[in-house]
Amino acid sequence: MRIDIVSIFPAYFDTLEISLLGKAKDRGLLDLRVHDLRDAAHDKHRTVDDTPTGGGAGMVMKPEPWGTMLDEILEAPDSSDDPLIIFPSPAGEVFNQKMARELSGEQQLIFGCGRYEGPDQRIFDEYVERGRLKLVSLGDYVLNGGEVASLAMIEAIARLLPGMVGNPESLVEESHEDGLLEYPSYTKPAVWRGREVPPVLLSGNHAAIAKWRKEQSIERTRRVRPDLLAE
Ligand code: 6GU
Repeated sequence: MRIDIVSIFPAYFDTLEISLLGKAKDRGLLDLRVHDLRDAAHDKHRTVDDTPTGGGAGMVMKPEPWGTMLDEILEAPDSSDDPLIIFPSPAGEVFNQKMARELSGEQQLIFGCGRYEGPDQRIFDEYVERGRLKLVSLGDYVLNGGEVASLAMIEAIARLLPGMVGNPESLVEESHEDGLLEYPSYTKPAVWRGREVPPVLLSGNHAAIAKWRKEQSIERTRRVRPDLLAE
């Protein structure tokens, strides 16, 4: 998979070199490219924002640098035919595991990280008309920009790429893959500070263990996320 990221703070993405994502890059599963939006600015001060037309608080990202940068990425000879542009935004569709799985099947994603009040609306209108663009939110709270949201989404997507995780079964059993929260996990020692591992897990009875874990998943989901059970 190829992922392009456009940001005025490219250093945010230095952390993608470490851990799982770095491994994906090293193995050639992920071709990640970070672009500084200011490189596409049209003036010597590398200006990317301006005051909102019609008045009001904050600053809006100018359309010209975004247009130049996105065209450059879309028109590069090594870009795919039909990349999906994602703008993280609290005004977008809410990101979840199902979306992560769908996006992990894309050939190329372009993450546009807005700051301030976000880009001029005409950027969205232009690239919706020309191809595929979505606004995606992490949830009902406000971040200062799209960088942290992009990092979270890229980690959720990249770990689902084929060949990323040593044991694919560990993906199947985790929270949200079956619409439930994950059951509690234990390791050795069997007793720690007087707290015992649930005896069923030491029984060797695999059917009983599977049943216990399923019950724990359902109970935890009912308690913490009843909205998921309803679905
Ligand atoms: Cl995707 N962006 C910003 N700026 N804030 C958010 C968000 C995204 N998701 C939740 N809050």
